[in-house]
Amino acid sequence: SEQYQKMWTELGLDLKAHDALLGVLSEAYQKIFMAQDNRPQAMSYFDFVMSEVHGLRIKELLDEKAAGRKIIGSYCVFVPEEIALAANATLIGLCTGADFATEEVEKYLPRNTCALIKSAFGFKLGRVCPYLETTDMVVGENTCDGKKKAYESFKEIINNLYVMDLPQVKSANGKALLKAEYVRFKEAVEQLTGVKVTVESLKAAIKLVNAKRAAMLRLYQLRAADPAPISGLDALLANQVFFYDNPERFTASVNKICDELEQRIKENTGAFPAKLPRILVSGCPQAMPNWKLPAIIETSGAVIVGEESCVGERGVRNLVDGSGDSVDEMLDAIVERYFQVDCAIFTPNCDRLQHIEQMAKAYHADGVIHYGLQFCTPYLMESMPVQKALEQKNIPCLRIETDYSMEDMGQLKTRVEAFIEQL
Ligand code: BJ8
Repeated sequence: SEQYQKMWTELGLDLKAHDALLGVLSEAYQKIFMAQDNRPQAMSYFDFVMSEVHGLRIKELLDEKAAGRKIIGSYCVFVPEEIALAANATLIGLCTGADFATEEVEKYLPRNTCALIKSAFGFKLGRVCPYLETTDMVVGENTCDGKKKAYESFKEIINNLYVMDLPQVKSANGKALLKAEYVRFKEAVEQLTGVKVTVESLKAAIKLVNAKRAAMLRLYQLRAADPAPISGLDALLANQVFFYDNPERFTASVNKICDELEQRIKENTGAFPAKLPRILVSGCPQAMPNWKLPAIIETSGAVIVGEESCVGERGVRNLVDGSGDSVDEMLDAIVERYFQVDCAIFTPNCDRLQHIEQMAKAYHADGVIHYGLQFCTPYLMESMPVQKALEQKNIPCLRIETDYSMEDMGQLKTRVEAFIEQL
């Protein structure tokens, strides 16, 4: 609409490139999502969200800004939304799921950088992401070497970058570092907004984020049913929208889907027929609009029943204990919750393997597909012991290494089909 064109121009977007991006996005959405059979009716909320992906939500964020709130962007599930909310800021998980402006990007990053990092640069350099352009602060984090070093160059093209340090070992020292960094982040947000975190505001923020996570966890658990009540693609979409939607509305919408799925389970109906091979996807985050692998799997005669990923259960499991009486006590509870995130940047990272096995069992998966982005050392390295351990327990595992291009679609489909056939 004309109103949005004006908004995008004011945000400094490259309108022509942005139109092209929205065109590709909407075509992919039609082809991948709308073509599915037996979708839950309540998914219509997410169809609406996607049709307004750079429209209504951006307008809402700009309205929030006009009312004095600040917008913070992040690239990692270690950035605590509770603290941002408690200091009168909205946290947006920025999408990094598509290639953009590759030639420009490779002036800053070597070709052998993972697609997720390149995507973050591409959206900025191509001036096509209105979310990024609404932010008052962007948080980077010292996670993998790729991100850690990339943020040094990112500073050259973005003027509001804040970098959070993160531990690499799950030790007492590691936990103390996380606490110190969360306290420093709290102070930085307070300075940005001019609003102090209080016992009441932090308690309310914890409650809000817990409710959002609990709704997603409820959705995951319902996928244990056979027939699967919802496709992996639709569940992934909900998880991608989790990162930027209005929290209250998102929670209500996901709970509405869950009500419908419970009804489906009672009636023994699903998104797919019963007894279809069931796949657990594990590995790198699948950021919006990265739908490549799940689209291949679910058009190859299988259904995805879980994601062991930061855009999935790894990012959502465990709630924060909000019962503390002081800000510091609640900050400790926040640290306690986030410190359990089993990202592959940690060494050793034994919890992750346990979680993969646990999820495979809980969701009755027949096989695991390990999703590794090309050049992602942490997850590609971990995929080998993961495969070995799973196969020892007679859980078949296929290791995929790919990027965001469509060039390997045919080859991937052949490998995925062969894997599914032997399940
Ligand atoms: S907590 S997984 S969101 S860091 S794919 S950029 S690891 S080279 S994304 Fe992540 Fe936080 Fe960990 Fe989760 Fe590096 Fe690998 Fe690229 Fe990655």
